[in-house]
Amino acid sequence: MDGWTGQILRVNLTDCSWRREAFDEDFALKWIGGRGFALKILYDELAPGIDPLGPENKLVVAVGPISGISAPNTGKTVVAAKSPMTGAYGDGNLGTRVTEKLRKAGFDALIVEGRAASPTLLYIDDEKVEFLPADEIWGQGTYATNDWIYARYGKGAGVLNIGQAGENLVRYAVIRSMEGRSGGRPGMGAVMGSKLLKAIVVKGSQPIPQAFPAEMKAMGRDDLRAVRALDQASGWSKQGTTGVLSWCDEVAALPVNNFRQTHHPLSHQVNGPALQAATVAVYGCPNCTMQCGIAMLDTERRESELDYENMGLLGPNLGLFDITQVATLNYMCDDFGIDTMSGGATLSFYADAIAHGAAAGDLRFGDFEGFRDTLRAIAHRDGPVGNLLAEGSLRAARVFGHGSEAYAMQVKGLEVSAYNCKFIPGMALAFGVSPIGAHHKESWIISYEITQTPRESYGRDKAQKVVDLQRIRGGLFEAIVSCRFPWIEVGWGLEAYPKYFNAVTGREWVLEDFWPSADRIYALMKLFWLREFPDTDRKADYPPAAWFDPANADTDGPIAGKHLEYDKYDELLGHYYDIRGYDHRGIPTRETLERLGLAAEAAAAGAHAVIS
Ligand code: PTT
Ligand code: SF4
Repeated sequence: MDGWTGQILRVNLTDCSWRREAFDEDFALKWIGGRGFALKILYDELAPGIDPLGPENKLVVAVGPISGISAPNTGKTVVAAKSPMTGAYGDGNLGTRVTEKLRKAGFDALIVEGRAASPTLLYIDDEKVEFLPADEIWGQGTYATNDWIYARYGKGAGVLNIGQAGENLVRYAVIRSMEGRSGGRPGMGAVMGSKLLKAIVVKGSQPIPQAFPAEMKAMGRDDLRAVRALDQASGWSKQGTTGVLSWCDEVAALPVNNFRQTHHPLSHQVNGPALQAATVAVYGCPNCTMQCGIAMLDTERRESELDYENMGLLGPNLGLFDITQVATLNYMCDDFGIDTMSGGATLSFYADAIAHGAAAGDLRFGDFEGFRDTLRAIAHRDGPVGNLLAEGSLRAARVFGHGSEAYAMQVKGLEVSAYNCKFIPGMALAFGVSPIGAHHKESWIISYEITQTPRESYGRDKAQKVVDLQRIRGGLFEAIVSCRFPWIEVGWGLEAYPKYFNAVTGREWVLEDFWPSADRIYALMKLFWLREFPDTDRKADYPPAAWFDPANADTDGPIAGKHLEYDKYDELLGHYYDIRGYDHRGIPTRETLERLGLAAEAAAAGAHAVIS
């Protein structure tokens, strides 16, 4: 089947067995790959209510039809499981050599089941699958683990690994790869740790099946050059994602002190130009000509690779404005394998809870040593504080009480990315309806909203834009599995992607042909949620209460006195449901499910999950 290997590798860590499974063209065209494959597999195979950190959960590593081929930024892979943060479907996307190697080993997806008896390294090399002891690296950080693996298997091997946070089941532990790639914010690293799976190493040597390989190679080579030229003309990768920090500060969208403020006079010390000036190395994903992994030295002179989210949530949001200190917390997150975003937002929540008398302790915003020590405690689940904060801000808030849940900056249990939406209704909606919890990856409407619409509007056009962006970002890029940055950051046209898809699959699709599968993916993520939480209602799609609170409004700057309004937000949410064909609770209607070819999945939602 051109475009797909047509094979899935299923391994079971409990009995060290493995087998190849074939999938057919119908499955491929309906679910495309990556997130589509992972979601469908997990929905079909996980019984509702299973413990995300129990052996019944499954980890899926999935690539898409254009992953790993010679074309711009195709070195990405989706990692997915039932999320320990949200309790529903969760995934992440990271750059890794696993992308190409898995396909060259003959697979489009890997399903990891069960739980190993002792720390294990899963080794895949074409026809060979081995379950090897990993005791020597258990307890090590991700950098040492990576070095150990490279020393044995060579730098060209595809590697996914976890640090101490994953081993210790920190709910927001990520999976790591290469020098600085991280993915799986909703706790995919903890799922790996729960299986005693320290690392996955993949090698492969077969060709990736393509309908027109010569044409694809020529087109890919030209396009890689063209994307490099676009990047060089714009200068984007000199600061990468961190370039957006100054803009967020200017438009009052920066999280400062647990999202209490939206801008800060010292933010220029921790922004894109500050990182550019301190750059010591640049890293990136395979097949990328606009590499954006910009590294600087931290307080201990270790290389630390900063992105905007890391900088915002470990910097201003903790009241820290010394970039080397931010780099240190970032290095620690990378080495422990902690999500910088949930890690930063959980630390800021704790400092805020102390400031508001909800929690005991002496951690204050701006206290670098305090945050550093608390982060270390989280990674090891040391002491009651480390152990509780390893659960994330929502679960901690439920223990602290005293109304602290209102300023736990999360949706569905996953912490908000570094965009402070006190007065940005469309972006607040994007966070609210993100099916994996608050993540900007699904729909980054903020720049369109602030530059091209009245900020105060709650118009239907914003809900439509959220849907449009979800289709492109969460539906297209997560399924064909390719980095979205050429499109969003340097203006590479979306029409290139059907061209690549057609060259590898031999089809004649246009962009619009991807939207049914994109909508199907979003509808099934909702069904996954409904099956886990049958009494769900629209409140599950609300952003944090703090953004609606007049007492929390800015006292100065461009949005002084402004805040979100409940009734208007609810109306905006209604537009979103209406556009998507969901009912008043935000559940796809039976008609929508049938239109998307999800009748069987609707039936599998169970009798208790009412579909209107
Ligand atoms: C992603 C999330 C992000 S999104 C960032 S910064 W960003 C944080 N990075 C972390 C990190 O680093 N270390 C760490 N310990 N935790 C981290 N948590 C945070 O994780 C990443 C880039 C970025 S940088 C973004 S936006 C884009 N994301 C893409 C995506 O989601 N899909 C896609 N098709 N293309 C994308 N391209 C860009 O990739 P999660 P990476 Mg990441 C150090 O996975 O779970 O989605 O969380 O993968 O290879 O590092 O590239 O301003
Ligand atoms: Fe990776 Fe950045 Fe290149 Fe995207 S632009 S492929 S995230 S290095």
